[in-house]
Amino acid sequence: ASIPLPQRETWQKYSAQAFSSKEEFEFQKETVRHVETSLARSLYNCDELAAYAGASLAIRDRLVISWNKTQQHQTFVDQKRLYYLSLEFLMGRTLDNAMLNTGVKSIAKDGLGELGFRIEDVLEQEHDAALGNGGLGRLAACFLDSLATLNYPAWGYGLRYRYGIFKQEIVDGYQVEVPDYWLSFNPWEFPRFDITVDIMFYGNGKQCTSWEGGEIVQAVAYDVPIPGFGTSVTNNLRLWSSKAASGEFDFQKFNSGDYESAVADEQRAETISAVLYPNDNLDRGKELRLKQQYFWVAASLHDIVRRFKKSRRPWKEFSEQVAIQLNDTHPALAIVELQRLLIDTEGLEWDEGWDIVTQTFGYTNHTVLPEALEKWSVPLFQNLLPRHLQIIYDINLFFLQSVEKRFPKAISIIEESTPKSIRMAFLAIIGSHKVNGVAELHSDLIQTTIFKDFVKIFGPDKFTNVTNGITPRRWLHQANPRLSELIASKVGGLGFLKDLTLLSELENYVDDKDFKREWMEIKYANKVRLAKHIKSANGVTVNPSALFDIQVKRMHEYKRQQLNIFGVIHRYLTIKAMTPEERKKVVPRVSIFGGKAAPGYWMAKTIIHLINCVGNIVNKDKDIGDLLKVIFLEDYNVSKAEIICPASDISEHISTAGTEASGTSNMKFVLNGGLIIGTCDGANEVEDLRHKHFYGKHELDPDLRRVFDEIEKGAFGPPEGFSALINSVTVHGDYYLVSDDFRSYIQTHALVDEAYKDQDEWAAKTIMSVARMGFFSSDRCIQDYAESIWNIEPSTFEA
Ligand code: F58
Repeated sequence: ASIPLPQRETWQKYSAQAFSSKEEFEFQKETVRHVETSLARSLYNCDELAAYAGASLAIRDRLVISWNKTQQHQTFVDQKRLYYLSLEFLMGRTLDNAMLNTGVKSIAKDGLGELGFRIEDVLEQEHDAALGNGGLGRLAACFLDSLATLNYPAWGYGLRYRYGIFKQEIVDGYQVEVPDYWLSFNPWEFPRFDITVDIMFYGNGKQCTSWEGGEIVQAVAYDVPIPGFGTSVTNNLRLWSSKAASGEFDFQKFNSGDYESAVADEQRAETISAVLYPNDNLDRGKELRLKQQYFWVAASLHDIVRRFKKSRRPWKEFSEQVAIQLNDTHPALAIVELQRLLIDTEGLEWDEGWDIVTQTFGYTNHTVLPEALEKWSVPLFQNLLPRHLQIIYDINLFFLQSVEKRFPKAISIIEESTPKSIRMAFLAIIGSHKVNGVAELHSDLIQTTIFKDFVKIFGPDKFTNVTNGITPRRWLHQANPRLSELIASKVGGLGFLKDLTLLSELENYVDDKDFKREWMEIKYANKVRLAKHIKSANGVTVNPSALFDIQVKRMHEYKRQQLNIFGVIHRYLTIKAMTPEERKKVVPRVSIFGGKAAPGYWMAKTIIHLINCVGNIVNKDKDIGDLLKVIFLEDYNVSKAEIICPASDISEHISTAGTEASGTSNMKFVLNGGLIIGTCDGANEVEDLRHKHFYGKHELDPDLRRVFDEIEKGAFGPPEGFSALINSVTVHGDYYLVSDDFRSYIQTHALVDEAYKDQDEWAAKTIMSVARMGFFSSDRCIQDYAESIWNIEPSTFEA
């Protein structure tokens, strides 16, 4: 539907693209215009929310121009593109990031000031886009930022959930979940009602032919612009929303008065993209989840294939034009769907199709926890996706045949359980050309444990490591602008935000008195900011000079927040037993926790409750005063992380050895001048220790025993609620090795206290740590993927 040639000149004369990027950005004029025309408000009823909306629309206009140009350019040059398939994109807020990436923040700040608003208050109006659970979803968001910043032609594909991760409220110390309806005003998405795909479920699969007679749901595209930092490249994130297929909303029923059932059909279709599953590192195998996965994968592949076909290239060039990365196994069905399209719809031979498929996909593994590895029950799968099941059986058969002679006991995609189940990780490995873990240790671990047979079969080259990273734009420049400025003043300007290895220059300043003073002043100011938040959210006054000890992440037994709170109780008991003289030597501490528990995860919820109960007692204890405060921050999310990460002295990364694949908040804390304590991972003795809990002599550390005694005496409230937590350590085998690590954990904190007393040395340690963070940029990580897995090249254009 393009404009005819003779009229194009006129068109181009008026195109916003022709002048906007070069013209001075008239932020105020544009903001006021949007408030008055897009929102139909005036200076008499413009509140902070309206100012947010007006400013966003003004910034958005600029973004859209670069976005359109980028998409036109990428279509024109038609080079290989990356498609990142992720069920989660934990984006957080957009306005601040958009202003920083497009370089208009200071204009906007001054402009809003003159219009009567503080930019901080305006930014606070935005709802977080929380379409993810934790690390995996946030990693996808950091990757989008890096892909655009590095000028790679890349699209994200995900689901447009109506409800993101729930909001967490703490009521009487317990977690309560509240739905997160985030779409009431979202200027950052563009519905594309003309881009729809019909997706089929159920029906009959006919061997070697096709799939018929199923129920149809429609996928509608919603596009989100992703601006790069300091470049005009603005990539696209496409999120699919489900609705009843046109004609499916049954007018027959509607007219005959069966209105309710007609509406019910429509709602059933909309349910598919209604809500994000709130489990972190747990797979529950629910049918609706499988529906979500297929709906999203099928719509995305249809879109990718349609785009490829426009270029009229032969199929054998598909993998030269298209790289698809599977963020965990959630999109592993894409392997089956592409093979189905190639053989059933496009008429290719099996082998021809399968070569294309395996050359196209890469698979990233994020966990070794058995309870998080996806499996689908065969009967459930058979009912929903009959044709796909046949194809999986064929993939499996050909795979097993090909390795039979060399590996008689080769592993099958189908697990012989009752009922049988499909191991999605095996499917993902067999259907991809590269498989990667997310940290050195983790990648080694998967190659020697859960996937070791596949390493033997395919050889070691198929398996690789790509260490995770974070975007320094959001996690330093945006979250900690003063530190970013200070660093820039020493490393030759803001260039380090695009080449984080330049941070190594800071090593030259570890002995610079003035620099260190400013460095520590900034940390103090960030702690004051967090203290204010704590005061208003929790009503507790904390001393910003105390050591801030932070553990924020999803609540999970393997992450061991319980070890932390037991340590806090031990500290409390120790201080209580001290003389006033002894207390004078104690380093004051604020222990800060935050994180959501999956709604059905009782043990995780119990840990939250214990933390709150301990806080209740300790924070009111006159003997303790400033020496110890215990805070649980409600509703930890991306925008709160931006306040929390810059304010830590110490953060905790204390999962059981061998359980946390990588972690990424560790990087955020260090980049902001915090130190971290963490498990000495790579330990092989974990299984031995577990064995000893049952069969060997394993006595509980007396200090941990004392902690349990206090809890059981009711020192922190009725103890019944905590017995399951204590029993998990004392009677049920202590699977997460809390008792084994308790002593060394306490000792480590004693070292922390000692170290903190020497503030000068502390400053030097934190500066040195920041100087060595260059490697952990998601830019480095994306470059690794681009070169070793995707084989894609950057591409820019005249702005
Ligand atoms: C996380 N996984 C890892 N999964 O736990 C963490 O170590 C790693 O740094 C991060 O990925 C990025 O690689 C994670 O967040 C989930 O939340 C899944 C959500 C869907 C259900 C299964 C777990």
